[in-house]
Amino acid sequence: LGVSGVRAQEPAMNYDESRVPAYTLPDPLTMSDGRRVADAEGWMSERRPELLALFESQIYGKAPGRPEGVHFEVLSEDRYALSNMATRKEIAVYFTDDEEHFMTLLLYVPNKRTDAVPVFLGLNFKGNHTICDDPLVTPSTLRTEPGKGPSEGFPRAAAASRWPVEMLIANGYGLATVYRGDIDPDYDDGFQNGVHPLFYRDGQTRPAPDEWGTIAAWAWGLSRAMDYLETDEDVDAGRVAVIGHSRLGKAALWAGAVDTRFALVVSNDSGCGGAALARRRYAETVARINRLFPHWFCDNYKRYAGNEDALPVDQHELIALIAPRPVYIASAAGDKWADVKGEFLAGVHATPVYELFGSEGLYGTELPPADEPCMSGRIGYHVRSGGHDITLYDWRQFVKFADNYLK
Ligand code: GTR
Repeated sequence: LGVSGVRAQEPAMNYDESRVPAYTLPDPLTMSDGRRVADAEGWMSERRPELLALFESQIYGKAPGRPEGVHFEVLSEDRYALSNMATRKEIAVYFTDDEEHFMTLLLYVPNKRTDAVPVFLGLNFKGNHTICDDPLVTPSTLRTEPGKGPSEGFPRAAAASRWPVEMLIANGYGLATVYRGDIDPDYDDGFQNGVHPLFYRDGQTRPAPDEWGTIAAWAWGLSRAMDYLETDEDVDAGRVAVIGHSRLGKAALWAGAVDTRFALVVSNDSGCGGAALARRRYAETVARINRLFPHWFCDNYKRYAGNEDALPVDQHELIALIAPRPVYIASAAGDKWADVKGEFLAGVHATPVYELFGSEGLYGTELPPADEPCMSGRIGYHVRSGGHDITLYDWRQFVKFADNYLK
């Protein structure tokens, strides 16, 4: 579908809970051929691969695996970062042999450690130098749409409120981050300037309808960051949590679904195409997201614009793909655009899969009160008061939840 075709099918935005249409969610425990999944083994060997392939071909697009040429170079290391509390490293993750294409991973690990540490890994929106007030972080090269970003790039520490590095370090966690633009700039350029062209077959000029969009590319980048973390002695690669806010929360969920090396997954305000159920058509819809961000998903996803009931999956099954690994879904009360209740219900409806593994998930039919996190099961949830953002409050809950599994 072209842009005008998508727009023609786009219904008015709904913010009224009473106007959420009746819908039937696909059952995560029923195979496409009607067979029931009986146990964890059947989930892992049959249903999980089936669902993963559907999400891949219909929503995010298939990504290549790890290219042979991937290799790493520690560009800098400083044991006296953050008032001597942390060691900072900057690592080039080269995507190919030729070292022309790479992303820069910024990593902090606590100096007070007796062993390899658990790490939170997440992409950042504005550049590695924006996550905290550390004067020695190499500024990322801004890669926004020509004419759209600030000409000087974003100032140092511009996003510091979203990255409580000192709090994580004090709690024994490392933090690793990459600028999203290093992997694929976030605008529609026909997939010419990110990682996609590195994988085009002869004569190919853009991804096929079932091949990766930008969100899958970001998720792929998170896996390449994990490739590095597996080699770093200061990091316990068995205890890496992948995290993201908003569009980068969509990427974190997809990375966690695809790549089982991630021990824990955190989605913050990920909304449509993230944790929120598509069939609720509440606020942002499949039609709208594909019109505004035609590069995020694979082209096949556009077929479900205004046609959500035809989707062979819904987002509760994305959460279920993470099972039995712990996942935390965070919403914000004022973030109606992300469909708070749809995010909560995705966790609730993923729960039967967690139960197959003998774990608890998330329960209820109504949203829990604001600022009262649910952490009794392996699907954590909270709705924070306030708007679309990731705050110190959110991170404190993620740390508390992670302490149950990664400590
Ligand atoms: C919005 C988009 C959301 C969410 C958000 C963000 O414009 O509609 O799906 O991803 O951007 O990333 O902040």
